[in-house]
Amino acid sequence: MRVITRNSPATYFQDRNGETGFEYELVKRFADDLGVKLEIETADNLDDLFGQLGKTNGPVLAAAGLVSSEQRQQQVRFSHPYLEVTPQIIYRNGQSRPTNAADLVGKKIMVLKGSTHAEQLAALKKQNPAIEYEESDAVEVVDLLRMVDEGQIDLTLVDSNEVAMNQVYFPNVRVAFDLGNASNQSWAVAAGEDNSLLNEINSYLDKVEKNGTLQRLKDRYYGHVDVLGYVGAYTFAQHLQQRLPKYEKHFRAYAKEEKVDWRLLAAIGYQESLWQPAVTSKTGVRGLMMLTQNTAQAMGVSNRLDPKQSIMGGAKYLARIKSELDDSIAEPDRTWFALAAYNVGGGHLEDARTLAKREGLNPNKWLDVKKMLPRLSQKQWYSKTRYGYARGGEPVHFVANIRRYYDILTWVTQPQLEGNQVVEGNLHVPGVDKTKPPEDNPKL
Ligand code: BLG
Repeated sequence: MRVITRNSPATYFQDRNGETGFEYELVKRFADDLGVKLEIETADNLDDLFGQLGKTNGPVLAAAGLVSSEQRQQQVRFSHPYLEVTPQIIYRNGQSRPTNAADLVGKKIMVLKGSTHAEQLAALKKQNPAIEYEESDAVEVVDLLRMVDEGQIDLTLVDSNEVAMNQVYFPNVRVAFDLGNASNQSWAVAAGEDNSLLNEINSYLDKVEKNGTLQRLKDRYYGHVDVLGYVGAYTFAQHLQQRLPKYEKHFRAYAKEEKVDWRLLAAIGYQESLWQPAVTSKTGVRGLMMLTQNTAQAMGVSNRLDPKQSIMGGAKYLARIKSELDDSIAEPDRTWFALAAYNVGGGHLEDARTLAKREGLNPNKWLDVKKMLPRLSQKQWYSKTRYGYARGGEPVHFVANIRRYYDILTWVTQPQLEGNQVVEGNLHVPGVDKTKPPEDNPKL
C-alpha cells in the first residue's frame, strides 16, 4: 500500500530507530492489520501531494495531517476524522500579542502554500484587504515556527497539534489566538467510485478510536504541554538550548561505552537535576545523575558533583541494573524496569514484581508492575515483601517523566550524527538543518 505523506515531526520522519511520526505510526498499524507492505512517499509540498494522489490508481492514501475543506473535497475523498485541531495564530514572546484579525495588519505573516491556513487568510483578506501574507512551498510547519521563534517573521498560522508538539523546540513561540473553529484531520484517497480502500480505512480508524490506540498516540505526540504544562514545556525548550549542549558530549560518550541510548541517559539527567550538576536532594543524593553515596562508590565516582563523573556513574549503573534484570523481561518493558530500578533499587522492584504475580498480573509488563509499586509504601503490602518499605510512587512518576523527555529528545536530536561521532550542540529540529546558517539552508 502506497502512502503519501510529508516529512515533518507530526507526520513522518526518520530517527535512529527508523521511520516514525504520528501519521506513520497510525498508518503502519493499518498496513499491519491488512497484512500489506507499506511504501512511504513524501511530497515536497501540499500541491504536489494532492497532485500525486490524483494521478495514481491502485491503493494509495494520503496521511499527512490533512484537514478536509470544500476546495479539497472537489479533488479527493476524505476518511472519518482522527484528530481535532484548531488553527492558531502564533507570535513571538515579548512582542505585543495580537488578539483579533484586525491586529494582523502590518505584520509579516507566512503560511504553507496550498494549506487550509492559506485559504483562511485569503478569506480574511477579502474582508480586510490591508492584511498581507506570504505563502511558501519551501518550508514545513516547523520552519514557520522557528522563523517566528527567531524573529524572521512576525506571525504564522498553524494547527494546534503542531504547536503542542513543537512547543518544546521553540521557547519563544506563543499562541496569540484561535483563528476560526476546530476542524478535523482525515486521511485522503483519490476521487473515484471504488470505496473499498476508504471503507477499510474508516473501519480501522473507528477501531483504534474505540480501543484506545489512537488516544495513546495522541498523548505521546501531542500531550507534552498537558503533562509538562505550558511553563514546563517552555522551560524544557530553554534548557534544551542552554544546558544540554554543555553535557551532550558526556552523555554520548558514556552511553556509547555502556551501550545505552544517550537520549535515555540525558532524559534521566533532566528528570534528576534539570541538567544541573550541583544539586543535592533532601536525602543527600547528589549531582547531575543523582547518585547515592553507595552507588557512586560502587561505580568509581569520587566526586558526585563533577558532571562528567556523574554521567559516567549513571551510565554504568543503568547498564548494570538493566543487565541484572530477569531474562524473561523483554524490551521495551526492560528499559522501563531498568529506569524504575535506577530510582528505587532492584530489590524493591523485585518486590513489586512479586506482588504483581500474587495479584495474577504479569510481572514482566511495566503496565502491570507500575500498579504495584505504590503499594510498597503501604504497610499491609510492604510488610509481606522481602525488602520492605519503599516510596513506591516515586519510580512511577520517574519513569513516566523520563519517557516523556526521551520521546522529545529523540525528535530534536539529529539521527545522522549518531554513532561514532561525538558532536556538541547539535540540537535539531526536523526539517531544518540547524548546523547551517539560514542562507545555506535549502528549506528556508
Ligand atoms: C537510588 C539509587 C539506587 C538505590 C535507590 O536509590 O537513588 N540510584 C542511584 O544512586 C543512581 O541505587 O537502590 S539500592 O542500591 O538498591 O538501595 C534506593 O535507595 C536517586 C535515587 C533516590 C532518588 N534519586 C536516583 O533516582 C532520590 O533522591 N529521592 C529523594 C528525592 S527527595 O529528596 O525526597 O526530593
